[in-house]
Amino acid sequence: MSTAPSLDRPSGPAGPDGSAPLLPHDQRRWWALAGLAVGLAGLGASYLAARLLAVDADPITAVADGVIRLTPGGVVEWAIQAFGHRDKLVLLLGILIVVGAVFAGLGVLARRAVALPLAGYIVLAAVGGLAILGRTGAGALDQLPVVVGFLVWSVGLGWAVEPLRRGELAGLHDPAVARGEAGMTRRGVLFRAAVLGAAAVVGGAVGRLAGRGRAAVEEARAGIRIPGVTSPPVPAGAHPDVPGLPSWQTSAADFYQIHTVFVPPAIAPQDWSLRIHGLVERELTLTYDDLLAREITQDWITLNCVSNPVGGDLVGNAWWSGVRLAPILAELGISPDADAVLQTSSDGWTCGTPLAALTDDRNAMLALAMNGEPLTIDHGFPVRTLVPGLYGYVSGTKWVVDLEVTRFDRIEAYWTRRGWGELGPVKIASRIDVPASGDSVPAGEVVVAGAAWMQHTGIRGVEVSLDGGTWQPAELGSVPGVDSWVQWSARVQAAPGDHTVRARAIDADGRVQTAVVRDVLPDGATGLDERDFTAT
Ligand SMILES: Nc1nc2c(c(=O)[nH]1)N[C@H]1C(S)=C(S)[C@@H](COP(=O)(O)O)O[C@H]1N2
Ligand SMILES: [Mo]
Repeated sequence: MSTAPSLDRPSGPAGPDGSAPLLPHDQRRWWALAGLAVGLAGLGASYLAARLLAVDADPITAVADGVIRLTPGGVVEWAIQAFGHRDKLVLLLGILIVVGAVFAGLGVLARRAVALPLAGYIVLAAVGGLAILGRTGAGALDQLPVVVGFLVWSVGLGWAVEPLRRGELAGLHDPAVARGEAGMTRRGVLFRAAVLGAAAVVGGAVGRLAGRGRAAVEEARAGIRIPGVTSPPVPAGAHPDVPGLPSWQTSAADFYQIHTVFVPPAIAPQDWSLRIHGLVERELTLTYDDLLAREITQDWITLNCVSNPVGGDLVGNAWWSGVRLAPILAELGISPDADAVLQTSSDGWTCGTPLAALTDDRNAMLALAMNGEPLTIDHGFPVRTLVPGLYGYVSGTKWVVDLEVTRFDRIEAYWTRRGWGELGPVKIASRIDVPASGDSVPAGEVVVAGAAWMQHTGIRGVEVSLDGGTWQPAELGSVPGVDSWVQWSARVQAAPGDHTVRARAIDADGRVQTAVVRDVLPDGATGLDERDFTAT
């Protein structure tokens, strides 16, 4: 009969003489610790490799992006609303927690047989590899960080658990040795886990420093001056002097951000080009310098997101400068069959834009600057598109690299594939900023103020109603044109008690904002914004 030691009993191995288990059940936690430390060291090494190689994304980031891509659009929208711009951080932490638990579990499995965690590492590496493969333009080099991580895992695990294995084997033969070994084993594995943990931290820190891609692009960005780009002051009278009312012009830092990638692409201007092709007589590739050589158009334009709920803040107003698309498209000779332009970002995100909105008289542009400064990386540097009157998801491609003139019946874009509307015209909207929800104000005359927008049409009026009473006109701030929002203010008489104030806008064509409540999906929310407040 074989006396080969069996290590897989939950209570730990018994001695050859059948005595009580020599190593306590909680020995498991040391295996888990070793597994976790090795796992993190592998991630750190992989991250460092990715940053040193300056590949587009490290495996964890690629997985995070993959998760976003595979998540139903509704859930993504919900996450953006629930966590705001911290949505990516929440996702990253979630992935790290799951992966950390898997690492610890693989450490415990190593106690039974090394082949088990190896199989786990192969699965993890495959997930990372596939996620990287799914990115546009990924090559063999991009997979190297996955290989590095896998090597650290498979070699590191044996090293990390070696003291534990030695301890268990020794204990099998001699209970006295086992008791002595247990302490040494623990110290041994703690030391090795600490070494691996330190390696993970160093890998992460050095990787961050080494990831100079973004820093270099930031530097290039800081040195750019775009001839013809100005930075005018806010038009006189645009901003009603009401405490608590957001500024009329939104700074780049305060401007909402929506993108589906974890790390925005950092593209140096000299590495950027835009290909325009498809149903055109001749195609064209534009460089950044080509754009600088063209005439600059500039205007105050309000951009908003289709997933902005009524009263929400996924909307901003800025001074945008860029090159108009209409003349460029005209030069290329558009086929009469075309009705859409499929835009692609360097990150692989796509949107389909109605061709008419790019060729009519509006200021549809390849934007280079926001508020007089080159675009920030987060808002699309070096070049993004911007089309007044359309929601961002069908028109405002950040880091745009490709425009294909085509037909809607031939294309599907990132969000339309997920059930969002194809054309994406903005809807008339108004928002109450003052009073804030739940505010307490002195009874009597109460100031109500906010913003309203209907880009490319313009706003004729805004009305407010207290507690369902008659609609009374608000006073509008001045506007430079039809593409920017208008800020407004009104005074209502409020007796002591609880009140609700509502607002509605009327566009330049006389259309009144509807009170019918519709969800943001599929083509933008409707309904009237309201605020509850108390007069005392
Ligand atoms: N590359 C890329 N461009 C994108 C998006 C994106 O996810 N990726 N989101 C779009 C959406 S839904 C909106 S509302 C606007 C927001 O632009 P901002 O982040 O500069 O405010 O960008 C659009 N352009
Ligand atoms: Mo959006």
